[in-house]
Formats: sequence, C-alpha cells, structure tokens
Amino acid sequence: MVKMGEMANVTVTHEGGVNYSIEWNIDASVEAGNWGVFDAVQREHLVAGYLIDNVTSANFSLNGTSCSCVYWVNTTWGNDEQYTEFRVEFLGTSPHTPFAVITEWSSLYVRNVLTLQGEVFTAEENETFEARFSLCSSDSYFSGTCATMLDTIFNPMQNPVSVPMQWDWSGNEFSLSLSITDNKDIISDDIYYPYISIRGESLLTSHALSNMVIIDATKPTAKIIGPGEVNEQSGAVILDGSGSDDNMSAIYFSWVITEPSGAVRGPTNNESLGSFLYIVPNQAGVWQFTLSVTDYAGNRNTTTHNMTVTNVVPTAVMYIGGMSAANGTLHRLPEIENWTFSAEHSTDEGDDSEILNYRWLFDGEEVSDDVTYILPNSAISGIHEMILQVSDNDGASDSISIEVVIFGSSADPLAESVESSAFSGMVDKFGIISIGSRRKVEARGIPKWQSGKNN
Ligand SMILES: [Ca+2]
Ligand SMILES: [Ca+2]
Repeated sequence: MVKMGEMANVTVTHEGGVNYSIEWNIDASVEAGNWGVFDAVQREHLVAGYLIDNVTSANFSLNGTSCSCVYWVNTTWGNDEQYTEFRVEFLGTSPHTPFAVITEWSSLYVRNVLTLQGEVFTAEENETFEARFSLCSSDSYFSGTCATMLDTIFNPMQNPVSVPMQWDWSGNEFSLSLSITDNKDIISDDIYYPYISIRGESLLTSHALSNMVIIDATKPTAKIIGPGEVNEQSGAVILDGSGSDDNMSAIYFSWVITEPSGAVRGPTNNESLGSFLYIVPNQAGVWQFTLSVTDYAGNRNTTTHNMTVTNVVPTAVMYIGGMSAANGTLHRLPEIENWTFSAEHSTDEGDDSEILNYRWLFDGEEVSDDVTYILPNSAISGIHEMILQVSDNDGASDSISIEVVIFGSSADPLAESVESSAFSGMVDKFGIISIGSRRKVEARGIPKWQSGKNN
C-alpha cells in the first residue's frame, strides 16, 4: 500500500457543516479501480464507488460532527498491477480520534510469527497516544466485544490473557510481531481477528481491524496404508496416504520412492494421484515410500512405509525344433544337419520376463548365452547332455537338463526295441522323438554318458 498522491490526485472541499465533496484526477493509464472515504473510528464508509471516466467528483456527509477519515483508491493498471493508495484527513470539529492504518500483514495461515505493519495518524502533529494489540477469537469478533479489549487475546467465554508482543516504532510507523512459537500455551490454533487500538490525549479510542488470520502451529498427521509384502505377480499396488490429516487446513502431498536398487525418485505422472500412489513393483527387494504432508501454514510431517517385493522364480522352457523338452528326458534326434534349441517360451513375472538371461551347456560347457542355440550334427557322437539355465535380474534361476542321441545310431539305447516304420513317420513329421524319462532309460541298463561332465 502506498500513500495517495503518487498516482491518484485527490482534493477535498468543505461545503459547510458536515457536507463535503471529493474530487480526483486519476492517471490516464489506469484501466479500472474503485475508491472510497472511510470513517476510521466509526469503521464505516461515508461514500464509495468505481472509477468511471466521466465521473471525477462526489459528495458525502460525515456521520456525526467529526471524522478521522481515510480516502483510498484501488487502481488496476494496463499491466494488471494493482495499487492501493490512501490519504488521511481529519474533518469536522475537534477533538479528533487518532487511529492506525494497517499497511502490511501476515498471510492468511501463520505458524511461527504473526506480523503487522502500519502507521498511526493524529490530528495534532505532536499528539501522544497509546497503542495496543488484540488478537480476537472468532466468537468475540462476531459478538462485537473484542475491540473493547486491549492487549489481550479475548474470548468472551474466558478471562482475557495478556500477550507479549514486540512493537518497533519509526516515528508513527510501527512494526508488530507476535511469536506463536514462544506463546504456544497461550495462543491455540484457531481463527483470529487482529486489532490495533489507539488512544489519544483526549482519551478517545479507535480500533483498526487487520485481515483474518488462521494460526496453525500443529503438524499434520502423515499416514500411509499399503501392503507390507507382495510378489512380482501382484501387479499394481496402491499406497494410500489419504488418511493423513490436518487440524486447520487441507494438506499438500509429496511422495519419494526409494527403489530396491537404492535409486531415489519422485513418482511419475502415472504413479501419483495426490494422496495415492500406484506402483508396479517390478523389482524384487524392499521398496520404501516416504510421504511428506504440509499444511497451508507450512507445518510438515513425514512418514515412511516399507514394502517387500518377493521375486518370482522364472520357469525354464526348452524346445527342440518346435517340440517341448521336459526336464530329465532323452531325446532321439533325427539324422539331419543341425537342430535348433529354443528357450523363447521361458516365463517370469513382471518386467523380469522381458530381460531373462540364458545359458546353454552342452556336456557341461557353455555353448551359447542366446535365447536359441543351433547344435550341429557334427557335435554328436553318442549320448550328450544339454542343459538350459534361465535366470532373472534378481538372481533367481531355473534349469532343464535333457539327454540327446541320434535316432537309430549305435549309441541309441532304444534303437533295437522300436518299430522303425512307426517312428520314422513321426520323425519325418516332427523332426524329434521324445520318449520316457532318463530314469526309465537308465533302468534299462544303458551306458552312462560321462564325457565332459565333471560336476
Ligand atoms: Ca496444522
Ligand atoms: Ca522373477
């Protein structure tokens, strides 16, 4: 707030008795505005209106014989900036009541220090005065009794309590502060109306009302409800912070996610909806969710919630040339140039299924880390072992071990006991014959393949 005269130019004319007229001359770049004449003691407007181009004066009358008056103008300029200007005039007969104009105040919500700034105006240049402060409860404000109390927090249901306040003066300008933190036992969280009361030499008193203030020195409560343990198959989980609460205002929510890898991040747009988090637990391990809640006064509280995601072990699935190969089976391969082994049907949950690792071990020796392996005919000279190991990024693994032999070769343990015509047909059709289990084959007393297997 600046004093009138820097932008608006106002003159007041005495018409005799209690009747006055006001004239103004507003800068041409002012886009819009309003104005008024306020009786600071009676706390009422004597006249008010909008700034209109062709209207530059108005008449008004005092309410009584004397006015400690504030002329004010609010203007909006081309750049949308708004200004309030004021000028003080003591009109009518003496004695005039001194009064305060409050020019700066705390924001609506206050948690540490309540501050006010203003200036005291007296009709006589060197008139002395007393200044007092009242912090009025809503009840006392609305019942109209608060402004009669000085230097108190006044609640009509209780005895007044004295409040220690810091006044700093520079001439008639004051700066007032009240520590909420230091006076917690006196000033409870509530809605208040601050008043500045001024009493002059004539013992006449005025009361200036500041903006309503909500005092809130209490932290909100922070609360997360969510699962403590899930596995990779669970899909999206919900962390619910909506049970958080504050005593005086709504709250702002701020989430921090610490992933099992140690990465710390905020939620993505897809993960966050104010008081809720939607998380796809795509990493095994402990996830930590930190929720900070802040009320409108700036009080903050934090809570954490840990969620353990258990890994799902992958399932290794082996195919040879389009037919599945179960663990522990013997496979009699048709006599062709090479055979394609595939692990592409192996499975896992969540993101792990996209990033499985493969190892193919032929007679104990790693021959490929690809999803497929082509075994050349030349590699086979008897019964051999093929192992597929499938592991996920959490270190869990599954494996399949089979034996292979060329169908009808001298090493084929079943060569003499099958009807070749029937099997030949199936070999032509599928390229592969799969029979029995290794245990069953061993029971028939076939020689063990030991070569290259030293574990
Ligand atoms: Ca609070
Ligand atoms: Ca997994």
